[in-house]
Amino acid sequence: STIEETLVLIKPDGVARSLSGEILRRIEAKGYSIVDIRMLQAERSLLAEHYAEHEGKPFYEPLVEFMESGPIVAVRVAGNRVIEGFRSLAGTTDPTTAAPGTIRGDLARDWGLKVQQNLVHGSDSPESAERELQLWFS
Ligand code: YYY
Ligand code: MG
Repeated sequence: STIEETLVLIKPDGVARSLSGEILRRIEAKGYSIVDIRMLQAERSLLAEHYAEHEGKPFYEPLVEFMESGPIVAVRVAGNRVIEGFRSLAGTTDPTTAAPGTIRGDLARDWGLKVQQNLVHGSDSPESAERELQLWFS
């Protein structure tokens, strides 16, 4: 097996809607381990580093504003191929079309939803995971 670690963020909409427990339950039910966890109100500088790859894109400003709008739960998750596996558990970026059975497909279903309100973030590669875990847990 290939044990990896990934960064999961429960975004402000997930915390505000009291879905943290349900999201953590799904992570553990899949067999992944919660190695570290913290709740924080993210500073803009942290979010700017976290989302550096998206700077300049049309959705960047609303995304960062949304991520600043309330507390976030940051989770260090370990497991066999967890980087790809958590992305699959989360579902596709746009919750409107995310598959049933996924976190976004099942839970991010409010009417009038914006794409950034998709409940969770998961690192997208081993390089991103290492960089993001360093940012959120150091
Ligand atoms: O990795 P993932 O979160 O699934 O998507 P990214 O392409 O990295 O975009 C980060 C974040 O930005 C996404 O979770 C929602 C938001 N976003 C958006 O609001 N509008 C888009 N067209 C694309 C992404
Ligand atoms: Mg991404």
